[in-house]
Amino acid sequence: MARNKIALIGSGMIGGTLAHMIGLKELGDVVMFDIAEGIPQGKGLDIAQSSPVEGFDARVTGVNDYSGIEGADVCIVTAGVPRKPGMSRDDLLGINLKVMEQVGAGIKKYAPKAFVICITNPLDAMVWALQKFSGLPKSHVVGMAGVLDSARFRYFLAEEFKVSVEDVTAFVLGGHGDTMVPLTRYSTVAGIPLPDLVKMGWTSKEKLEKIVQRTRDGGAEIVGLLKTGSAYYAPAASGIQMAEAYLRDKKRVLPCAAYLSGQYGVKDMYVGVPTVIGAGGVERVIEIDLNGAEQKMFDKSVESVAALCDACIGIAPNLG
Ligand code: A3D
Repeated sequence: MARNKIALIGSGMIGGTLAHMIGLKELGDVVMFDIAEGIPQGKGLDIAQSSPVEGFDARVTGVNDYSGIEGADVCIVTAGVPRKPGMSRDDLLGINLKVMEQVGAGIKKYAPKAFVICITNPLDAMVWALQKFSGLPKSHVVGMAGVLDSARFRYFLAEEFKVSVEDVTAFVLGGHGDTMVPLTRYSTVAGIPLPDLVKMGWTSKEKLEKIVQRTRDGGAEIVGLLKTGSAYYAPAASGIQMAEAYLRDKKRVLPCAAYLSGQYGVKDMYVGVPTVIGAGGVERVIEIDLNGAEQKMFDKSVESVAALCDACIGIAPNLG
C-alpha cells in the first residue's frame, strides 16, 4: 500500500514541528508548502536527513507551488502570521483571511479529497472561512484548538494533583480565545470528576479557578515568554493527534472546532465541541448537557466567534 501523503500549508514553527513529528511517527510522506522560497525546501531536507538516524522512512520535500500538494490525503494549515506580545488572536484576522483565500483555492484545485485541519488564528473564524473558500465537505474541514486547550488544562491539573497526565481527561469547549469554556464537571482524574476531587480535599475551588484562568491564558503566557512568536510544540502535537485519528480511522473523541448546523443551537459556524474523528472525517458532533452557567459561558464564546465571522464577511462579502 502506498504511503499517505500529508501536505503542510505553512512551513513556519508549527509546520516544521509537524513535519518532524510525522516522520518520527511514520504517518506518511510530507510535502511542505510555503510562499517563502527555500524555507520549506531547507526544512524538508534537514528533517529528511534525520531519518537515517531516527530510522523512519518518509519523503519530506518542500515546494512553493500548490501543484506539489496534489492528491494529499491530509492538509494541515498553519499559513499566516502568529501573535506577538500585546496582540490578540483577533488582531490577525485581516492578514490571515487573505491567506485562507489563497490556501482554500490551492486545496480546492489540488487536494479536494483531503481531510483539512486548520490551525491558523483566529481559529474559529479562519476554519469557517477556509471551508467556504475551499468548498470541501464540512465533515472534512476542521479546526485544531480544543485538543491543545484541553492538553494545557490536563497538564496543569496533573501538576496540581501530582498524578500522571495520562490519567487526567479534560474538556474545553467554545471558541479558541479568552472566552473558551473549560468544563470542570466533565474533567476527571481516572474518571473522578473535578468537583468530587474538591470535595475529597485534593484541591480547592479557588485553586481550580486559577487553573481554569491559566488555561484560558495559556497561549498568551507562552507568547509573553517567547516574545517573537507563539507556541508550536504542543499545537503541532495536537494537530498530529487529529490527523492520526483520521488516517488510522481511530474514531477518537476529540474536542475540535467543527461545523455546527443546529447542534448546541448554533448554525453555520465553527465552534469547539466534542467530536468523533475517524476515516469519515468529523463523523459525529457530540451534544453534551450544559448547565446554566456553562451554557452562558458557551453562548458568550459563540457570540465572540460570530462577531469575528461578521468581520470576515465585512472584508470578503462572498463569504456571507
Ligand atoms: P510562523 O512560524 O510565522 O509560520 C507561518 C508560515 O506561514 C510562515 O513560514 C510564512 O511564510 C507562511 N505564510 C504566510 N503567508 C502565507 C501564504 N499566503 N501562503 C502560504 N504560507 C504563508 O507561525 P507559526 O507556525 O508559529 O503559527 C502559524 C499559525 O498558527 C498562526 O496564525 C498562529 O497564530 C496559529 N496558532 C494557532 C494555535 C491554535 O491553537 C489554534 C496555536 C498556536 C499558533
